[in-house]
Amino acid sequence: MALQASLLPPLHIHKEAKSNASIKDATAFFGVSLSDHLKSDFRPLVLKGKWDLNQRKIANGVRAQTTITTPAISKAAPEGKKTLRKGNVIITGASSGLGLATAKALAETGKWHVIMGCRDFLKAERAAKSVGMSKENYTIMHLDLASLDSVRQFVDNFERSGMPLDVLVCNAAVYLPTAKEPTFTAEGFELSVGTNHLGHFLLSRLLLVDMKKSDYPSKRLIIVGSITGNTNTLAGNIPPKANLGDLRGLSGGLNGLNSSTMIDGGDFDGAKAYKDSKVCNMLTMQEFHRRYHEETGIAFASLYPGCIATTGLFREHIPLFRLLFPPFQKYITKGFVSEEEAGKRLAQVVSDPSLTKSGVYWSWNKESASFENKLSQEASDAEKARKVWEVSEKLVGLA
Ligand code: NDP
Ligand code: PMR
Repeated sequence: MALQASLLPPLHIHKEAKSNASIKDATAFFGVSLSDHLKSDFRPLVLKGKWDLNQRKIANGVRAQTTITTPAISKAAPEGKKTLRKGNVIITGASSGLGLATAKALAETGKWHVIMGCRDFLKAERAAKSVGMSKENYTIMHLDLASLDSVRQFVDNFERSGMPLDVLVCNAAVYLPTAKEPTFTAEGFELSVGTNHLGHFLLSRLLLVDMKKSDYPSKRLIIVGSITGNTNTLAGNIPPKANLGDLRGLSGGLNGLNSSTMIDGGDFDGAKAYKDSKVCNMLTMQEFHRRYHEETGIAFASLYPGCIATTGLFREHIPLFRLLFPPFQKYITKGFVSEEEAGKRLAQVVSDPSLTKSGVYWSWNKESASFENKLSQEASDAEKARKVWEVSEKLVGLA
């Protein structure tokens, strides 16, 4: 729509890093066969009784809190022009890693109020303090993406707060590469796809209504993707590769009872489930763009922020992996990026006036310049995107 830009500067298109000899050596060292040696030290991420109890306590606390922390309208726009008030951005999973670094980067501009959608309220509060975010720049609201009830409760709490919604960042994720057996969300979906894709799918569909109402000049809905879901890259070709197949497992509800726990109907594989969930994230962004960009003017985007090898995402991996992965990415693939740098990248997608194009998968080159990247064939398949959308709608109770 009108806000999207013929005014934008042209962006340069580069390709993602390609293979080299040292990468081949490393493959032999710790790559492809590594998963055969993984220990099954998986612990469930969702402790239901505890979460439910916490959720009730927190939901009450949140109502009280959100009524007092609604951000003030700033009287003078610092750089003149259109921005009359602070932007409000919801970031899911802002209690660590990329989400926290992005929250910090945005909060310290003084132009954003960050709503941190987190499953562990105290962890989020400590995290915000630890990076020096000041109280008036953020609100924490409880959100457990592994429970659709919690997602609905979060949306309800947010709407009761009276804050307008200008940008939504779907960032939270779990990665369970060592799990021998699947675990499940509250509704019985395999946990990785249930959390990373279905929880965010419901959240973004519900919050679209709120975003439509916002008068903010540049509204954006961002879903974090990844290189490892894109099989047109070296990283995306490390087994197990993402593949959604004909969606038979997703259509069956991923519950392991009357259907497979994997989208393509295959045997459970935690690493593949994560990569599949990232493909769903990137397809969802494009389907949003096709369905809603013209009508709403919202810019829909996804991104690969770089390999942030130090984050909590790898917490379930074996200790040897966690030790070797950062130096491997730093010195061999050279794909490493610090949490701080990655946070600045995602903050750019939230607020940079030159990144308003919709339907784009952003990446960065070695000089940290952003470019529009190409998605793999599967991650850009419009027919698959439509099917994932329609099946997901049924699973989360929207159709
Ligand atoms: P982290 O583990 O540091 O952050 C993930 C966040 O998601 C945490 O805040 C976590 O909460 C939250 N989360 C997990 N499960 C739930 C849930 N059920 N409900 C609500 N929140 C939840 O990992 P990263 O920062 O690395 O990951 C952030 C995003 O970046 C992900 O989408 C990931 O796919 C993507 N990404 C990461 C890359 C990397 O190299 N690290 C590369 C490419 C993409 P808690 O703190 O409570 O655990
Ligand atoms: Mg990968 C340019 C090469 C490159 C990049 C950018 C990544 C990113 N990786 C690359 C190459 C390789 N990786 C090679 C050659 C190997 C074999 C040694 C390799 C292995 C590897 C493993 C075992 N890489 C991994 C894992 C994981 O468990 C991570 C994963 O797949 O998480 C889903 C991972 C990653 N590599 C990346 C990135 C960004 C990840 C992590 C996270 C993600 O996609 O969100």
